[in-house]
Amino acid sequence: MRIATSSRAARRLIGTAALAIATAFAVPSLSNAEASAEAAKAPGGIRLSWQDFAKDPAKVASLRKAVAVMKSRNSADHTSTVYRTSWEYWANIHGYFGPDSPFGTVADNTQGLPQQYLVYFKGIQDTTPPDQVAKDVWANCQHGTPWFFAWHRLYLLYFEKQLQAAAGDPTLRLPYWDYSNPAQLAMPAAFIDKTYVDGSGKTQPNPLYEARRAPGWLTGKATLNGSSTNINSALKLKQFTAYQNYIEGRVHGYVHCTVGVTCPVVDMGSVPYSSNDPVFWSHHANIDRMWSCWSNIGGHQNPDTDAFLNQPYSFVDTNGKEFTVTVRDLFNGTIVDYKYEQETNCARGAGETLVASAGSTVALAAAAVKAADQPPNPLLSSGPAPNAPATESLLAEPQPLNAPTQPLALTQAKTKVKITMPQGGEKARLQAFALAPQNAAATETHLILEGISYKAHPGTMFDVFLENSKDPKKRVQVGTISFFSLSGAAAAKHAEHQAPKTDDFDVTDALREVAGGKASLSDVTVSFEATTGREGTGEKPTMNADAGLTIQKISLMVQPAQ
Ligand SMILES: [Cu+2]
Repeated sequence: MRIATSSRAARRLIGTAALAIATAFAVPSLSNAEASAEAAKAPGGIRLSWQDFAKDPAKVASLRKAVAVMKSRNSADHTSTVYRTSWEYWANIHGYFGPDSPFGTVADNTQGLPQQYLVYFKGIQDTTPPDQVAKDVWANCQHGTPWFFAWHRLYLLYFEKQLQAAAGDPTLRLPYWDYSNPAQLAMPAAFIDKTYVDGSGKTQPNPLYEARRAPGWLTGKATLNGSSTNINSALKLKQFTAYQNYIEGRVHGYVHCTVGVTCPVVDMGSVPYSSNDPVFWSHHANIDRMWSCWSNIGGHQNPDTDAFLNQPYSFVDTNGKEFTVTVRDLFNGTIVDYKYEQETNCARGAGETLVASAGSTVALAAAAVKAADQPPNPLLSSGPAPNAPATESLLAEPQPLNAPTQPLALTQAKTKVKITMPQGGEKARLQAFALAPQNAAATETHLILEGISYKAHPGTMFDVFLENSKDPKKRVQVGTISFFSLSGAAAAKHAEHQAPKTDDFDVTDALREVAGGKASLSDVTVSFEATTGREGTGEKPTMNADAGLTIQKISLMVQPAQ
């Protein structure tokens, strides 16, 4: 895993930053047990983490049954009400391929794709809404709009009712894939196995299996990257729109493009196909939980404008009857009938950011012991620095550490760019904020990539690293850029899906790690490295060098801590 594991980092994270994180989030400190007890009081029920859901074989059996029953209805007459309760119909509510679809046809979506990806589209056909109800409710998924969280919350809510009806189990709740927890980066085994043994001892095809995922998931070798699924810094964002954009554009898109072989390829990498994969629902339950976590942090406000709240969306009920709700219904206590097992704190503990897929308590304890063995480092001790500048006066607003940059074209699998940081005067004081660990609670440093755009889909993601220009071994991954959107002709028809985007990475700890205790740095290197997103498979990403992928502006901004 590309995560800083030095004892310096360990000491810092377990010490000062842990305190900073605890105070910055200021969440009520409910234990897991208390949170569960609290949730149990809610009418309806609790959406459990997959690891807890799977402890009860009856729950897993109920989910398998529900999915199998819904899939069996795919062959129903497309104008029947039964078809409206089928797996395919509910996937089409998110998106589908066809001449009437806003996402275009299969041909639109495969045009210009490298040959090796066409196999993933094999057997997938264009379809057309069979009636007015389907015209109303299909292909309504919201991406890049104010309703990304809201629409998907409604979608999961009414899909869950379909599951309950199909299983004949009103207690069945969607489990969430808890991948922001570094111990849960592997896909739950129940989604991976081709077959399973049912209650009567018979081997059955596993309804949770999906053959179109990237090969690494089929063998169980792949895991997610622990850095790409860490949302600690996002949870501190105060504005709803900033948080929603971050979650949608980063961890949400990353998981889509990583479970599928790449974006914009089926299965999970393709918007109009993704919800055919059973793991989509556990992925989105976790994304929905991230909204709950953010909402439960004091001072965070969801939008309250009529324009936001009066937005209507239509679905079908378990009898196949169309109905319409508004986003307002999500907030007035009338329809949301579940809580998450853990929805007051989606952040990682300090030690957890150090261990990746291992994630065991043993590893956590070992990291703590290792850190404790080190002699105290005066640079890392708590308390204000002797000449610590007053944050308030210097940093009323974010200020750049770096000199202005030129637009950067990403045409190679690896592109390194040196970011020059002027010395002296005000900049020296800014560097003191950015580089001195004892200021951990006072300022944050952000790497901001503005105007990320492309002409054709890049076909890969990019891990972003900060490196010490003179000692490139000192490097830290700060996140991943992903593109869960359209390609080729489909994209041309829907240009809004590829409007330039901005990605903002909190690099406070990373920059200090890279500086290695130095009080000033004349430059730092940002490295963009193509990735499949998958750890443990040794795959090489395939990049479209003609994508025209560019980043207009790169900034390292120092700002007051959130
Ligand atoms: Cu999604």
